[in-house]
Amino acid sequence: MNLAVIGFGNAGGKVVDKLLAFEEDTGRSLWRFALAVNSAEIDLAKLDHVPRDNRILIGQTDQRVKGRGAGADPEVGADIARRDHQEIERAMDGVPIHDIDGFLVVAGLGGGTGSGGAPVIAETLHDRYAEPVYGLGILPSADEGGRAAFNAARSLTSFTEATENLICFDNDTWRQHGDSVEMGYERTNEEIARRVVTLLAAGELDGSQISEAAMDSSDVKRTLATGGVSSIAFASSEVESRTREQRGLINRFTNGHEESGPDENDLTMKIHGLVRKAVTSRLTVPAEIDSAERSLIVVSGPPSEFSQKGLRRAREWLERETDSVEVLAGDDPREGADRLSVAVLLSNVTRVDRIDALQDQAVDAKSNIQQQADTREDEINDLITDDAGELDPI
Ligand SMILES: Nc1nc2c(ncn2[C@@H]2O[C@H](COP(=O)(O)OP(=O)(O)OP(=O)(O)O)[C@@H](O)[C@H]2O)c(=O)[nH]1
Ligand SMILES: [Mg+2]
Repeated sequence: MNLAVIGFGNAGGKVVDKLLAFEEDTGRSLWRFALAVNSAEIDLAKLDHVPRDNRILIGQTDQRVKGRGAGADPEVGADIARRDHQEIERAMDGVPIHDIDGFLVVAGLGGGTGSGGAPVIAETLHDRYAEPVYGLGILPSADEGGRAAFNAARSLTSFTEATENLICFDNDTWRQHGDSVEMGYERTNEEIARRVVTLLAAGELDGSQISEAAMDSSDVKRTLATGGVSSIAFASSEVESRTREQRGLINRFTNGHEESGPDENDLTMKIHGLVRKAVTSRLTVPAEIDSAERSLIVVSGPPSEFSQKGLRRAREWLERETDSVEVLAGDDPREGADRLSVAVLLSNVTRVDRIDALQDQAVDAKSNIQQQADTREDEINDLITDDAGELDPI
């Protein structure tokens, strides 16, 4: 499909940058427009792929921000997104609205600007345009502490409500010990881009002449139209440089078979195997897959690697695994690609332990924050009033 993408806050901008980089590296063209919005000037300046004119600094007149960020306060993030909405909307005038299938709003939910601002902008887009608005929300890892969990749990509610579908990525699941924070983010942002681009680029071209089962962007839209939270599964394998024709010949010589039968079997097993591998590997956010309402399998790579039989088997397998008949499957032909990749969208998953854990952490944090505020007030009172209570304030 074709989308306009908007990154909010630091993580939002960095991830959009990676989405554009991965698109470029793999010769795709799904992003018809890209915008980064932030309250910290320095973060906007670091982006490589988002065009300079499409980087919007908000909250400049706000005393709490002054070009340096919302200080992990989502209320501030939401305030400045509302106050500076005209500036954002003016930038959105550049969206080629007739060429897009929808919007994607991206943010890390543990801070201030993205956490508070992304749901606000999603709602604005929803009110202003007829196209669907999707979200990509990054959940903080548990060791970022109570404040980040509190911000994320609150943002998750409003972001889910403001979007047709919120694809989640969980930093806790993807963090690797030994990484520096920045190195870790660099790596995870690439993992996000690979999954999101492989999935959403399906149906960007009309591949119906090349592959019988070419996916249409309306299939992707339909699967995303559930509301709620989604997770993406992914797996890929290298494509052997020998072409299928060559392999067909070799098979004929070595086994004496007349047709390329064994080759077809290999491809069937390869596709089916990749789909199973994807779904049983680490998801963007771990979820019980049988809680998904709908699913979509995208097989992307050179058409010589496709197998209709493999795709059908994989779909039947996923129907059993997810206990649902709402499974769509299709190809995304990419002539010349050096990998065969599978992305599976598990849409509207309702059993997601990480989100439950985040909410528990947030509830604890909320009472801690309140308690600390109360204690602080008592301590200040203690400090500034004399013990005997003999002094009157002026
Ligand atoms: N995957 C990933 N997560 C990130 C990255 N940077 C930050 N995060 C996550 O996103 C959350 C929000 O961080 P930022 O995006 O820096 O915050 P912000 O939206 O700019 O908000 P303020 O700085 O408070 O104004 C953090 O709690 C992290 O969990 C990144 O590059 N990749
Ligand atoms: Mg920031």
